[in-house]
Amino acid sequence: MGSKMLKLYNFHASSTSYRTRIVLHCKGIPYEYVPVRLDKGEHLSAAYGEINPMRGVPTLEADGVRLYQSPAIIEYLEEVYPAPAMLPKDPVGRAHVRAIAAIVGADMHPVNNLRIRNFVRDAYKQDADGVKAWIQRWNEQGFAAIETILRADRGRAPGFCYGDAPTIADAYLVSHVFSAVRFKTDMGPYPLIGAVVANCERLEPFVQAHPSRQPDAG
Ligand SMILES: N[C@@H](CCC(=O)N[C@@H](CS)C(=O)NCC(=O)O)C(=O)O
Repeated sequence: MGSKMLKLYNFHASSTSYRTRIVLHCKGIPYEYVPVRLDKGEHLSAAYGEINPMRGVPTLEADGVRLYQSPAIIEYLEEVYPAPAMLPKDPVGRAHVRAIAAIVGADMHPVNNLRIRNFVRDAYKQDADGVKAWIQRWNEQGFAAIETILRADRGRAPGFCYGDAPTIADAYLVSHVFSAVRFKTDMGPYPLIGAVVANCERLEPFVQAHPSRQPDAG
């Protein structure tokens, strides 16, 4: 385990930051919160470019080393702070959990990221409704797939994506639903996702990690 306090460069409303905070809180790992105001363009500064070459959040600083990309950061946390485990023990279970994480982290979030939304707005001359329609399109496709996976009920206890305790899949899903709701995605067609989110949001680590509870919120 690292000796120095971890430092998380992040933004309260960013879903990749939120998913990372959920894992930190589920594992009870203390960390210093360093806000990077995406809404003020702070991530585009030369100074932040020195910290994160992709100019995205989060960045985790651990023992003087900077780690990028929330999937890599989350796997690092799972390896260095193994308890409580947020991946199942069996390889098939791990693959199911990682599949849900990848639908969110690789298929849904990247196409709806801030720079992509801005590009859709500027290069294709879309107003707020046009950009919202773009966001909702990719959210709907991803959520439909996850709802189908949850319905297949592979090793799932009610209230979680897999098993009877939070896994990284829940961290990805809960944080992305927060972002989807912000952009008015209709969550009505996905009752199993809704049940997982409602259950997780009652748990203290998820409460602590919630965007509204962060120092740069509001
Ligand atoms: N794949 C990266 C994405 C990081 C990322 O791009 N985060 C978003 C916030 S959710 C961001 O900083 N966007 C800034 C931009 O698009 O300009 C990860 O999972 O860490």
